[in-house]
Amino acid sequence: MELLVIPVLLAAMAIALTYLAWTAASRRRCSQCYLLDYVCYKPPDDRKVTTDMGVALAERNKRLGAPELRYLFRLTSRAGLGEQTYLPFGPLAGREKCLTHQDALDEMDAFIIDAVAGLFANTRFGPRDVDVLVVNVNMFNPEPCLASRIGHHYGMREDVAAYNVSGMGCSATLVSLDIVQNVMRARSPRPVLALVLSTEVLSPGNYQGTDRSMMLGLCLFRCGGAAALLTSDPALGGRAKMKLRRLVRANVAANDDAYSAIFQREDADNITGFSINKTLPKAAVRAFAANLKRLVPYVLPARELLRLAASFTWQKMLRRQRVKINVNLKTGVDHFCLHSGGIAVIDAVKKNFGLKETDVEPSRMTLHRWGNTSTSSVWYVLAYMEAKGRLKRGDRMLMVTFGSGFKCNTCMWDVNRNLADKGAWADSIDKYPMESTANTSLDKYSWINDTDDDSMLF
Ligand SMILES: *[C@@H]1O[C@H](CO)[C@@H](O)[C@H](O)[C@H]1NC(C)=O
Ligand SMILES: *[C@@H]1O[C@H](CO)[C@@H](O)[C@H](O)[C@H]1NC(C)=O
Ligand SMILES: *[C@@H]1O[C@H](CO)[C@@H](O)[C@H](O)[C@H]1NC(C)=O
Ligand SMILES: *[C@@H]1O[C@H](CO)[C@@H](O)[C@H](O)[C@H]1NC(C)=O
Ligand SMILES: *[C@@H]1O[C@H](CO)[C@@H](O)[C@H](O)[C@H]1NC(C)=O
Ligand SMILES: CC(=O)N[C@H]1CO[C@H](CO)[C@@H](O)[C@@H]1O
Repeated sequence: MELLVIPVLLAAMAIALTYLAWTAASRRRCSQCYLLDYVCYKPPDDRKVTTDMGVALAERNKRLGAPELRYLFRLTSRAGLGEQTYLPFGPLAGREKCLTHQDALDEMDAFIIDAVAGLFANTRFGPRDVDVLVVNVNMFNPEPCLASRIGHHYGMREDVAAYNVSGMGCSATLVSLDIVQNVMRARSPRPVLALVLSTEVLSPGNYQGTDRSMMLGLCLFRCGGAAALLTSDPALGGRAKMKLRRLVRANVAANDDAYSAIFQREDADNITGFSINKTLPKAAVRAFAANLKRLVPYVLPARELLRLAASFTWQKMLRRQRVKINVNLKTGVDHFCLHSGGIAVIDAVKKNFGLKETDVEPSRMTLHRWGNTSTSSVWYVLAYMEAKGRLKRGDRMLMVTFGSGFKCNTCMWDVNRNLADKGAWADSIDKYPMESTANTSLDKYSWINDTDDDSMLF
């Protein structure tokens, strides 16, 4: 009997030692991704556009006949955008028909100079500390690439690993995070500092044609951008705002309707633009469901997973043709940071995933204040929640982005400390939330009883 005690003790000690060594190593591994800080770009006040200015801009387009104008006004008045979103200088100066390459570069530079410098100032890191740079801009790919333009402007190091992500739609900001996370894992145990820039350049994409499915963008797309600084250095973890727990990407491109929901093509007059199909909200729901299948096991508590498994088994036992599972996301998520693409998408997600109005409020208010700013929109939503002081240490926040493809990329963040920066919302946060983002004085633009395509997305 006593002979056995010694080997058992030795084995227990060996296990304990291995465990200690393993945890110490994983702490040193530097494979976690922390969000140090981020800045949402606030363009200058002279780029603000009101609904009336948008209407005047449409009226300048001589191709548009009375029915097209009516249609456009109607969309504009119902899009849920407020009176202070931003456009590039070109269209505001009346040059929308002849925007140049230089206009696009100027638009990009305004963002680079303002937001990126702001981020460096806030975090007390400099451009030469950056190891990885990911730039994502969908509609504009100059030569040399935008990553080089930024490296040049800030004099970054020669060994900076630069990536430009282009044409990957509104969900590209999380594609960029995926790249960052992979680089961090590959370089561990060396710590990595990564700068992610997400913005859109609208100057090249000002559609001037008459195809109704391509006009929607004019009512929704607005200027905005975000710069985020991430690190894998555990020593900086305490300073970080949030820690990335899980990132999941889903692309339902195999489905025809989802694939063609947003499509760049030429209209009947050979003018290029982005057509947006009525099937878009459905595509978003389909992609989100595909994403959740893989995300849920990592974010929901065991109790909820057991309930889901039981419900699944029960329906299988009853030999139901279509097994229907109602996931209660709220059991594992405190805050929803949803891409504010448009009212239709927000409503569809809310309805299909059992969210409350308060869950989608940050997204609606972001749409009202900033419009659809493409890839950067989730950062404005995040900034809204932060400005409202809702993000507390230990909270779990789910970021959900949608984009052409059709893609749904999500990531789960753990809030590291109580957050309360007002950021880009400083001058407007007190006006929100508003009861309704609809503006009844805009009814003057939707007076006509258009029956043909009233259903288009609103
Ligand atoms: C929208 O998508 C459907 C199905 O994919 C297609 O039949 C329809 O022509 C599309 N509409 C437009 C305006 O592109
Ligand atoms: C559009 O381009 C095609 C191919 O170049 C040409 O055949 C067609 O006539 C053009 N249509 C118009 C309206 O210019
Ligand atoms: C938001 O804008 C992006 C491009 O800037 C576009 O691809 C997307 O379809 C828009 N969302 C909606 C719902 O229209
Ligand atoms: C409603 O729209 C009008 C423009 O037609 C604007 O002057 C007014 O400020 C808007 N009201 C709100 C609350 O945004
Ligand atoms: C539009 O429809 C409403 C009722 O549906 C009607 O009262 C109104 O007169 C119509 N307006 C026009 C301009 O036809
Ligand atoms: C790696 C990568 O995607 N590089 C592209 C960056 O953008 C330029 C144009 O701006 C392309 O030519 C590169 O292929």
